[in-house]
Amino acid sequence: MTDAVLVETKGAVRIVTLNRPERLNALNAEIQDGLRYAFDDIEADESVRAVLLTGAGRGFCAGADLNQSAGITRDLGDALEKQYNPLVRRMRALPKPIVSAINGVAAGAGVNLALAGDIIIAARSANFTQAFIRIGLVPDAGGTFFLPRLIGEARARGLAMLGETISAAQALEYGLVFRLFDDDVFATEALTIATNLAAKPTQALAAIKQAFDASATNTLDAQLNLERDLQRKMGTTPDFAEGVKAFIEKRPAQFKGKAA
Ligand code: T3D
Repeated sequence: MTDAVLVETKGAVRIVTLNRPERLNALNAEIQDGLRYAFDDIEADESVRAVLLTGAGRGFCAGADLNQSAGITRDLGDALEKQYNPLVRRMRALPKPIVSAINGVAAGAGVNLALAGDIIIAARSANFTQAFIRIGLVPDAGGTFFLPRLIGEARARGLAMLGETISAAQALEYGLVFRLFDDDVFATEALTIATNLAAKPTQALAAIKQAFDASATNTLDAQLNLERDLQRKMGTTPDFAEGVKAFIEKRPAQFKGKAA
């Protein structure tokens, strides 16, 4: 275990906090290990129904820890292959929703890891930079995939090539984030969203993740078929039965998130 990533459980929400505030939570081997342990546990623990990913201190994450590359030549592809790419893949494939709560500055892979989450929210004081070009790199951790899809090619190319910093308000206008909250209520609002998700039909949330991910490359025909298959599966879940029953009985549904 490591202190570089803090893990806390609130009800059915697992809060994962990047915790190297003195380095704006820059990603080193310790943080990568901590994230791996955290997601191992989240995957294995049925009682966890939503994840809240955030950062300690004034930053969310300043991307890769550049001290690791100071004065030496490293195989950066190896770092991506062994650390970043598996993390992005497992975040996308996780059958539970992830709220990325960007509490402050986010740079490089720090931004793109957040974008691998499902609902991206930010504090009003947060800012964002695809810092890679400033040090001669290409956006990684899924940035070249997520950015054009979220904000369009023109803005994605502009941000990636110019490496400019944008404010949280600009990020909202671009469609990079879903919602902003004032700094003083940010942590509470982030937890409220995650708690709300944790009470929803988890199987359906997982299916939504799967469908949106597939839509990035599917034809309309393939996507219609996928929706049919997913809906067929959802129709057999106890949460669907409960949702309909609760509607008929005019009461709030009590979803359990189970497949059967
Ligand atoms: O290497 C690989 O594994 C390959 C993968 C690469 C993926 C990437 O993410 S590449 C992009 C890496 N990130 C960056 O290039 C961003 C570097 N940081 C900055 O440009 C600035 O720190 C920020 C714009 C993010 C914030 O600026 P500011 O003025 O608010 O804070 P600061 O004073 O620059 O930073 C505070 C401290 O954090 C400072 O340490 P000090 O001087 O107080 O001892 C700074 O050096 C440290 N810090 C910030 N970012 C990093 C970092 N230390 C190591 N690595 C960092 N990325």
